Amino acid sequence: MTSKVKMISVVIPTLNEAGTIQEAITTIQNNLTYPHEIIIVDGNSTDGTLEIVRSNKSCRLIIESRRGYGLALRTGMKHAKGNIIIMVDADGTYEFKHINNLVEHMITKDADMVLGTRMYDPKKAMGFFNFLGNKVITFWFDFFYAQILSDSQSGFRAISHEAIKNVELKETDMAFATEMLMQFAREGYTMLEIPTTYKHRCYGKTKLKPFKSGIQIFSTIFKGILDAQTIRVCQANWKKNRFK
Ligand SMILES: Nc1nc2c(ncn2[C@@H]2O[C@H](COP(=O)(O)OP(=O)(O)OP(=O)(O)O)[C@@H](O)[C@H]2O)c(=O)[nH]1
Ligand SMILES: [Mg+2]
Repeated sequence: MTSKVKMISVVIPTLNEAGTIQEAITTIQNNLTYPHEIIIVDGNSTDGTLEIVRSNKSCRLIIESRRGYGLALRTGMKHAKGNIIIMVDADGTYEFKHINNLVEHMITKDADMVLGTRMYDPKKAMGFFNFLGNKVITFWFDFFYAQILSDSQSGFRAISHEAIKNVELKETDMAFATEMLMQFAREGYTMLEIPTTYKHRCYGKTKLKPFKSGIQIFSTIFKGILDAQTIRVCQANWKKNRFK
């Protein structure tokens, strides 16, 4: 449980996000009131992202040449010095202004992870098929891993660094986000959500390949439950956390 903030490490993976990265950095710096560091993990962008990040002296830049959203985040997290890690996309789709809310909720509820859920977004900015896919994945995740999350695919999360160090994360691409939830559920870590708004991507191309990612995510979920212990352990954790 994370009851105090010593430092926050904001980890942002970037792959050709020159149109939004500066605003991301500035908004985070202006809104995050806790001591923090911003770590950008770039996959050798060719659109000027690197130059923008380098011109921000307060950011740490790490180059991760290997492809994959999960790999980029794992690399960034390995370099993080804070006791809380926040992960967020660089593409301006998440509401960076809500960054403090994630941390405050984590502290007041003594949670190990707080996710920003986009499911109550009044503007309904998430595309229909992404919304549907997310709903189906989240339903099965909640069902097997005894959780009540509404947005398992949210990439806007505050996470206890100690908890992250305690779980083994192997996924290299989009399934990484689900694998993290599965491991946390198994360890009995508390995961909560707060509503956040969502925006359309206004620059560059999405790196999400919905069909490929959907298959990877489902196989990650089902591989996890092949271990007969998983469901039993997750149910026991659920009861323990619920009546605490
Ligand atoms: N370093 C690195 N960053 C990546 C890679 N793939 C994706 N990213 C970054 O990870 C974040 C998430 O990727 P997105 O393309 O936004 O995926 P998404 O959020 O599922 O899809 P959108 O609907 O387009 O937002 C973005 O900031 C990307 O720039 C990669 O291979 N390497
Ligand atoms: Mg995104």
